[in-house]
Formats: sequence, C-alpha cells, structure tokens
Amino acid sequence: MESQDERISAFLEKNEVKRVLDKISEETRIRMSFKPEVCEAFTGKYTAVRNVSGFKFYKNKEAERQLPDIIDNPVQQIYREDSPAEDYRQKYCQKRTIGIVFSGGPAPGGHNVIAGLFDAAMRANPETTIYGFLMGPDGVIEGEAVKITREMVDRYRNTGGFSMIKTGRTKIDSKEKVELSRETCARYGLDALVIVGGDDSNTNAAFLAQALIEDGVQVIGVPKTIDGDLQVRDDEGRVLCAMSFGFHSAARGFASQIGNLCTDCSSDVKYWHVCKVMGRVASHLALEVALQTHANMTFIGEDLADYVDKKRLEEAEKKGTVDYTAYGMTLRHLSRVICDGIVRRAAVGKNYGVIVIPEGLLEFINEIQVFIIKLNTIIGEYNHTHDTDFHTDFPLLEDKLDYLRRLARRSREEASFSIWNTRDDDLFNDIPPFFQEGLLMERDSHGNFPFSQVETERVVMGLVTDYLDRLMEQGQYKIGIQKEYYEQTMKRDGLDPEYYGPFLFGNWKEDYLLFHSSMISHKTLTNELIRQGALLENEQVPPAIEKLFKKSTPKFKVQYHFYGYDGRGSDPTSFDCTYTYNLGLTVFSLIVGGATGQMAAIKNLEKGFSSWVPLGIPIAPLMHLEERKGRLELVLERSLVDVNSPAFLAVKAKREEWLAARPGEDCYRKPAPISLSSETDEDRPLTLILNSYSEDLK
Ligand code: FBP
Repeated sequence: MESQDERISAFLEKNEVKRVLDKISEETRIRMSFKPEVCEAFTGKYTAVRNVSGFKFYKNKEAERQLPDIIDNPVQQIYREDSPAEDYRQKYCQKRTIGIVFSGGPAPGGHNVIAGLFDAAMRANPETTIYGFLMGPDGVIEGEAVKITREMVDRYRNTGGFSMIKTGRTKIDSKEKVELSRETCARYGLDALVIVGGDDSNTNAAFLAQALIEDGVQVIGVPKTIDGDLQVRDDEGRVLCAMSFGFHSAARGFASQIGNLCTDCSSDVKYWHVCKVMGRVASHLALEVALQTHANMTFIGEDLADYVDKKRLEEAEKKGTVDYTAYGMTLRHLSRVICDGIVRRAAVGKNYGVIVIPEGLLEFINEIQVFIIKLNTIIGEYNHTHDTDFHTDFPLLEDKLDYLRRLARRSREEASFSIWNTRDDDLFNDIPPFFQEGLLMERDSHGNFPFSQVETERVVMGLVTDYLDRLMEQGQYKIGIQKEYYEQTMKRDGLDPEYYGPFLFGNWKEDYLLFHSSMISHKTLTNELIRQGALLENEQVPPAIEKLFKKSTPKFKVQYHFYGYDGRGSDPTSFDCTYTYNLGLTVFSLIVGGATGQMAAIKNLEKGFSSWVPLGIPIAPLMHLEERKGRLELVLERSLVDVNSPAFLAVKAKREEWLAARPGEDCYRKPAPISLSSETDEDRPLTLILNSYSEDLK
C-alpha cells in the first residue's frame, strides 16, 4: 500500500499541481515576455549623440572647482544614425566591459534598465561583458560583481524590485572608497560604470566621473526613485526630466490599495483609515495618490510650510507687533484642520473616511523641522569629532537625552554655544518618548533623516483624538441623523417627529439632524428634554429617541496604514517598463558617444510615448551646496512639490469636493490595479498630465 509520503510525491508531480505551485506565476510569465516600445532614436541599427544648445544652467562655483572636467558638459540628444561613417561604426560595435550598480531604495523598473543596456550592448557586439555590482555601491567598493547573462536578464524583464543584483545605501564619499572603486574598475577592465540611483547616488556618479576621468572610465547616472523628487529643469524652467522612474508604479500601487480602503470605509462606515505614504521629504507621491483616489483629506507638506495664519497676523498687527509663529503650520493647528474635516463629515452622517499623510510631513512643520535640523547637526558633529558613532555611544533613548541635557547645560555656560539650549531641551522633553526616539534615529550614510521610520501619522492622530474628545464633551462632534430616518423611527414608535424635532435638534430644518450640543449623555438628554417641557419628571426617554441619540454619538476608530516598501517592490507599470527600457538603451548610446558625468533621461514624459526623446543631462551643473550631516556639501537639488503647479492647484481646488462634508455620495475614484495595459488615463502619472498645462495657468 502507498504511504502518505508517496501519495504526496505523486500529487506534487501532477502537471496542474506543478503549474499552480510554480514560483513564476502565469502573470509574471506574461510580464517577462512583454516587449516595451522603443523611442524612434532606437529603431535603427545605430544611434549617435549630438549636443543640444539652448539650455541654461547656473554653475555653482564650488561645483566648478570640484568637478572641473564635467562642469561644462552639454545636454545631449540621442538620434537614430542610419549611415554611420566606418570609424564610427567600428567604435559603436567595439567590444566593451560595462559595470552597472543599483544604489538606494528599490524602484520598479530597475531590471529593465539592465535589460535595455544589455540588449543594446549585445546587439552592438555580443562579446561585450556587463557586470552587475552586488549589494549597491558596496559591490563597487569591494569589487563584488556577477557577469550578467541573457538568462538572468530574461528572468527579470519587466519585473519589480532590484532582486537581480540587490542594492544598498553606502555612499562612495571618501578618498579611500573612491580609490577602492577605482581599483575595482581597473580589475574588471571597465570602460564604463552605470549608477542607477536617486539624487544622492547621481551626486556620487558625478564625483566618480570626475575621479575616473584620467583612467578613461566613463560614469553615467540613471534617475531612479519612487519619491519622484529627482526631476530636472534648466534655470529657465525648461523640463529635461519630468520624473524619476519607479514613481508611477509606486504611486499606482499605493493608490490602488488606498482606493480599496475608500471602498471599505464607505461600505462599513465605521473607520477612518489614516495612510502614511512614502516619499521622504517631498510629497509628490501623496499628491499623485490624491489625484488617483480623491481621498477625503490629503496633506501636502510643501503646502503646510506655505501656510499663513491670517487671524494671528491681524491680531498682531492691531497690537503693532509681528507674530512670526503665524507663518507655517504647527502640529496643533494641523490636528485642528483634520478634526474640522472629521466633525463636518460626521455632521452629514459620515463618521468614516480616508486621510493621506506624506511621510515627510514633519519636515514642513516648523517646530519639528527645527529639531530635525538641530539633531542632524549635533549627530553629524559628534560623529565628525569623535572616532565612534553617536548611536553606538548612546544606544538607549535615556543616554541620548542625557547627552542633550549636557549640551543644554553647556549652552548656559558658553554664550557662543547655541545649537541646543535649555528651551530646546524642555520642548523636546514634552514630546512622547516614541516620537523622541524617532527624531533621534540613526541618519543614513547621506545624513538623511529616516522619515519612513517615524510614526508621523500616530503623532498627528494622537493630537486629533485628544481634540475630538474635547469636541465630543462640548457636544460639537456628533453624527448627523438623516431626517427621513428620524421621521420613520419616530413614527414606528407612535411619536410625532414634528413635535419632538425642535426639542431634539439644533438644526431641525436641515437634511441631517444634529442633537443639541447640550445633549452629550443619556443624563443630559433627559434633563434637557425635561427642561424644555418635552418630557415629564421621572418619565423615561422614549426608546426611539434613545436609539437615535445612540446613533448620533460617534466612536472615533482609526486604522493605520503605511504604504512604502510595498510600492518599491511592486511590478512596474507599462509606463515604467517602457521608460526604464529606453533609459537602458540611452545609457548605451551615451557610453558609445563617449559621455561621462551625464545622466540618462527621457524628455517629454508628460506627453504620449511618440513624443519621448532620449537625452544625456550634465549632472555637475545641477549641483548646489546643501547642509548635510551639519556641513555644506555639493549635492543634486531635490525637487519638492511646486505649490503653483497645475497638479497641486487642481488638488487644492478639489479639496472641499473630495472632503465631501455634505449629504450624498463621496467622490472616491477607483484607480485600476497595475497592469501592462497602456490605454487608460493612468498610463502616465496624472501629476505629469496636469502639469503639462502650466502655460494655461500663467
Ligand atoms: P531612494 O531615495 O533611495 O530612492 O529611497 C526612497 C525611499 O523609499 C524613501 O521614500 C524612504 O524614506 C526611504 O527610501 C526608506 O529608506 P530605507 O530603505 O533605508 O528604509
């Protein structure tokens, strides 16, 4: 007789069972065979690179000093070359060795950059070798790489993540690391190194390009980051790169999940879903999610920083003073704005909804930003002056707070020491420990504050819950009762709704009825009805009224969600598949064209695919000085949400409509899940579509 193990083995051998248990799903198989369209420039056998004039960049003096050989690089465009001269043809097809590395957080589409580069390189010369450096820049520093084969490329085409060669956040930021990288390039015989990363990684690419110029190793950057904060315009606002790759897929992934929450909460009508959305400092992802889902409230950090409390300013003006605290939003004020939305929706029977909070929100709240900047400097300076690390030396929160306390004491003794004074210390000690811990968390190798690790949404919602409790006690937070429902309930119990209406409700003539604000408990309801003469002493409140009153008393229930890592690992949209494959092709053309210190890009992403133009953008002229780890460093400027952009203005104009604090349906929009179809409204970021109308709003 067959044993159980034998039966299981036979069962596992069945074709259908094998098929459904295969680690590559049918969907993934379809994905892997998807062929992204290629730009016109890549439709022939050869391409050529030509300089494009007309773009203007203000060159930073320090960038001129530190990056002298690449600061004057021009913008370049890739063309289809149908009749190359013999020497160019030979150069195009020469055997090369190229290295590629992912740097920073994953972003959907990275594998297609490799696929595009691989396909173009192999078409030009099948003997070319492409190495993938493992685990991010560490792979370059330590010389760890794999030879990329066709099988590897085919296995990962159009799929998400950076799993093929992994990624890491190490920064090549010291002479020693640059030297080790140089040795790696020499050991592998690299002609070119491709760095796929965000603003910090492209900054690294520029410095490496400069350092390796004498060795003849070209360095090309590729704009990656789901955050969407790597965008390039020249100094006159001409767009060269409207969006980094990965943004569209991550935003669509988040939007699809948040869209489902909109459906859930408007079905179950009992939860407020609070969604923190990744994006580091910039709120581009939150803005795109707002456009895709029409969630009830979406906060855009850049908008909060712009906030001016006019009432405060007026009051100060009357006194002949200026109130500087009137500029920028405080956490307290933000919590009041949220409460206002919640209370207004409840008043029309909607004690539920969806709130979107960008993970970088705190950066735009003055009082918190001050802490972030001060602590960045303190930690940076500590690490700089000691041979150890702040977090290793002060592992516990108590140790860190103790160190800060010592700094505050020092500020009392030394007038010139002002980075952390006793007022800072007192304010910091008023913050809940989990938030203190968040603000003191270890910065990454670029000195960036770890926004994704801080539970911003809980900090904000903690204040919201406290204030809602107060409003409830004051009878201001109540659920509106639909008039029709009130009338039916009363009549069912033989009570005259017209008689009781004015006694019970402060807004008796409206569609949604609110119990008088003095009625906040069974006791106050009874007393009030007696006082008004609608009930006799010792008479019980009729059950119908009890039922309605219970229904009108809100419970504030929150569900927290964090959308970030899931979006980074999502499969790319058709937009990102096509964008990244063409970026890979662009990289190869730039290498053939002898470029270094350039970033591959596609112009006109905001338009349909037929308008896309592959470019090489000079990185060095985009650099500016920024404070990192307490010191000024040359870096690529991050793009924040422009509060005058059409996309933001559209969200602002629709704010009240999407809050839907009025009777009737919510305005939720259901974004389609990620697929390879490119024939929907979502075939490119809605932010880009709207921003292409900027001329109309001037
Ligand atoms: P990149 O800037 O490297 O693309 O990373 C983006 C990001 O996903 C941010 O949105 C987020 O704040 C951060 O990475 C999280 O970093 P970590 O991977 O270190 O948790």
